[in-house]
Amino acid sequence: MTNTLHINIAPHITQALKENTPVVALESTIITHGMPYPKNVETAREVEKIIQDNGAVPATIAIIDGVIEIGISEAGIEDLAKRQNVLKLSRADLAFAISEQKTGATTVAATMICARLGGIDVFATGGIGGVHRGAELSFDVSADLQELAITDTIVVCAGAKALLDISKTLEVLETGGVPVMAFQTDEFPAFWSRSSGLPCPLRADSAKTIADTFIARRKLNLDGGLLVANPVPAEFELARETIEPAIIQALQDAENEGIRAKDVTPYILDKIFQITNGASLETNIALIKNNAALAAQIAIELVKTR
Ligand code: PSU
Ligand code: MN
Repeated sequence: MTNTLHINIAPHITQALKENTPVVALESTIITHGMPYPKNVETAREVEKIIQDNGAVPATIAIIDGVIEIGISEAGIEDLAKRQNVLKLSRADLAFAISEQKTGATTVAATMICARLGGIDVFATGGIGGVHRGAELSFDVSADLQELAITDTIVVCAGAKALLDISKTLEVLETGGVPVMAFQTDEFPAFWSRSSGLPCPLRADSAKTIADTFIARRKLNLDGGLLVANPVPAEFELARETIEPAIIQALQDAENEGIRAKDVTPYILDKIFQITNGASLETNIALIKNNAALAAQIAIELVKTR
């Protein structure tokens, strides 16, 4: 182990950052643990294309054989998706994965850390991790929430997954001092559905408002990121009444099978996929694409301020 950090930024990303071209980071856990093959690879490719079409450069992030890779190639994504035993890496696991030359996908928390190291300000995902239902007993609170409180990256998501306790998730974000901005709505969205029934603390009607808020926050010298909650387009949403029975069933199955810790979210996403006959995946794909487009627009507004 040397003293240098094992980080490899793809040359075209380095060049884009140097030339003040907008760049959008993308996570990899959604590929390896969030969607089945081959839809995961197909989606990753389409998401990158949407970012390009919107005028920004996509940079998918993962740890490959102990190296932080920023801007993985299409072949690299395909390879990652096909590999066996890819780890799910959050803040707690990054150092070990690097020192032991492991291969792992980065969660929202880990992607924020790596994007920051690479100098990328904007990051698009599907839904952030949050406070799980029953957390008062399980203490299951995603590390994504505390990361948002300490690492300054804009994270564009479709809200928190409805399988979580969204009300508690918003409380933890507030405690962490994280600005939570709903895009063109007053409500905090619930991933598969546009509505959670809960108001969002802040509202942004343009990408510029989001970029300006992020810049103002930096000027204030405040630590932490900014969470953008972008509701899934109406034509792709699953109504709360439709998804809720699937969630309840999936949570019950997880309980019966003793699923714990890191395995909970991937397990439940897969169960919901099965129970809804794949409908949940179609919505998941639509919302991540929608987030990618908005993230690109925010990245464009950000570079204008430099
Ligand atoms: N959003 C998706 N699918 C996913 C995830 C998010 O649409 O698979 C992943 C993200 O990487 C997020 C992680 O950080 O789930 C949260 O895991 P946990 O609940 O174990 O913190
Ligand atoms: Mn957890």
